[in-house]
Amino acid sequence: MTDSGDLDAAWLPSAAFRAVGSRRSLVRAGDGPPAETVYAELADACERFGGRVVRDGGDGDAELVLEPAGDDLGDEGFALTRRGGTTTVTASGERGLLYGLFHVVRLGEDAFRGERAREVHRPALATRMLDHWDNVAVHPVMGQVERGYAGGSLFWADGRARGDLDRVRAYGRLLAACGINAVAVNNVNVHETEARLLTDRIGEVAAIADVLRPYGIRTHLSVTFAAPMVLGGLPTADPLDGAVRDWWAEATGRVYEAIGDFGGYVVKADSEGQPGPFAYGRSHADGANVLAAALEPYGGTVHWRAFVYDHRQDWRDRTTDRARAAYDHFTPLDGEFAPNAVLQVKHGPMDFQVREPVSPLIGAMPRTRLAVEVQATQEYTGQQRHVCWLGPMWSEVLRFRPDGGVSAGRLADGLVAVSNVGDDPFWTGHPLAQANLYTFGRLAWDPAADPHAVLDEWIALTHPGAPARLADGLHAVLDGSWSTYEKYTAPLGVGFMVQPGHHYGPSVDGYEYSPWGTYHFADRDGVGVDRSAATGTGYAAQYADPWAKVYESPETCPDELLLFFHHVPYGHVLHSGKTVIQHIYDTHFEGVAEVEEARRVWAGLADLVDPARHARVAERYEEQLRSAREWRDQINSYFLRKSGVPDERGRTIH
Ligand code: GCW
Repeated sequence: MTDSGDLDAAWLPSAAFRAVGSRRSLVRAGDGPPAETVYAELADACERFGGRVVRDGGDGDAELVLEPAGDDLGDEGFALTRRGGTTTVTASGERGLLYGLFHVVRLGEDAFRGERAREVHRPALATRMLDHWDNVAVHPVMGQVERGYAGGSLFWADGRARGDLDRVRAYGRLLAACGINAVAVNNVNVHETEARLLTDRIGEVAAIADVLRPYGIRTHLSVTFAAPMVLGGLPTADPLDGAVRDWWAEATGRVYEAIGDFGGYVVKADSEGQPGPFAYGRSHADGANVLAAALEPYGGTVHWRAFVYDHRQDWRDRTTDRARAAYDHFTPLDGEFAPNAVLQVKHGPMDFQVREPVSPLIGAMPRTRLAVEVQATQEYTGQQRHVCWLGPMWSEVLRFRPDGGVSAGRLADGLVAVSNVGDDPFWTGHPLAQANLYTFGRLAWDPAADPHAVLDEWIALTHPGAPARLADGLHAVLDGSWSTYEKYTAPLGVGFMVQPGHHYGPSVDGYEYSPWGTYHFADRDGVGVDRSAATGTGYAAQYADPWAKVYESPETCPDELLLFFHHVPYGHVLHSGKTVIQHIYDTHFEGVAEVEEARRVWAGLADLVDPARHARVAERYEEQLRSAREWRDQINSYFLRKSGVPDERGRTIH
């Protein structure tokens, strides 16, 4: 629903503020940027809904009080109580007050009913971050936003930071309302123009940081490891070279002159052609630590990505397994990274496929700070033309226990998502993809949360006061959409099978004879990658027990990951009781039927949804259905032709 001008209000339409906006509120807080925001939000809501907000002063009849507390709730935590007709939010830090206010907004009228014993809310993960793969200058191959499916960049236009940052402000507000506190504003593949954001163009980054700060968000920058050479004119970027160390220290000092609360750097090094420490015979800990040392005096952090693998592999070489790469490169370095270096690990060992096991690196480096990276931008999950709500997938990752336990142990220090937002009027291209962004923020705050309950929140906030039919319809089209997508694409965890380059749509052998290390090895007898220790690449042994044992044998390996870990005959019987080949046929027919059903459900919601939003989704369902049929027919035909095994149910396969 458009709410202010032509900006889609996403999960903060003004009606979501009705409960707080119609109350008498009192804000006692400092005058830092987040406290100002709390006051301004309430003032704005009261103006719309007839309430009143005062600052400080002794207003005895306030129904909502937000105030600082001495207790140690941390920087971002808050406590909520309701007694004698007053709802009180207390926080030790100003950001806590901001999160507390948005919590009250989420509760709506419930926040003002009955009594409430003191509840304490604290984020489980300190860093809840979005990485934007945005280029300043439009890249000839990757466009402005690499793997972006929501238009151009929010931050950059016409070769520079946007002059009008209203949308960035609105974005910051949306992010604060779901708990995100860090944003990296440029692509991890750092091209020539973008490299300069670190030095002579830092003012543009500072302008963005100024707009995000009131929402409790720290700004981070992706930098090139070769910066001392490309920007500083040094002959080397060797991390152990004194001049290189000095260059980073000085450049970083200037960054902090421009942005006092700068969050730090994000680095993709020795990965897909980006420069890195290997060129100097140095380790990735050496590389990360030189940047960490430069950031340390100012409280900044370097996010060092673990996505390091050989992208020029010979497909004939069966000894190299890309899935092993991150673990093999990084586990020997455990304990060597500086305390303000965070190793940023993709959630799976390959690359954001619809189904992967959790990376064995997670849990294997107890003396290293770790952040888990997920992909909200739907590179491999339908590119925001398909509905694919990733909450359940992320929740599975976050609940995974490397030792097989069920304790709420700490998987990581931070959660990072590659953002799915651009300058599209609906923010995410597909309006329903907004649910991914919201769910990401809330799961980063509380990884143990039930993703379906988070989806409920998103639905209620986005459509305040909507009838149950709308909520039911949205659940019907979103709840199972990840599973639906999985059904009509690459089967049983084998991954890829996408069109090379842009990665949209099926191409079963698209990457089979390529240098990228992503193979399925289908032949006339069977399919899948043998990653067992006994007969395969040994990848399964990178896990601790019990997972190493579970994955090692096709008998115990979960069905959905079978072809990731094993090469099996088409007649292999799954735990489900079906053969692999029949599973492939059945799921592909089912997946398409599920898209047809979702499209029908969506059509039936036309009277309950803003017409422009409804039309955008309806149009995308047409494409999703076309594409799902294409996937079904290519995958089924390919495996029928390879295996010669007919479909038990005699359906049309080409
Ligand atoms: O998934 C791959 C993408 C690249 C991306 C890379 C990465 C930014 O296809 O576009 O580069 O991963 O994560 O670094």
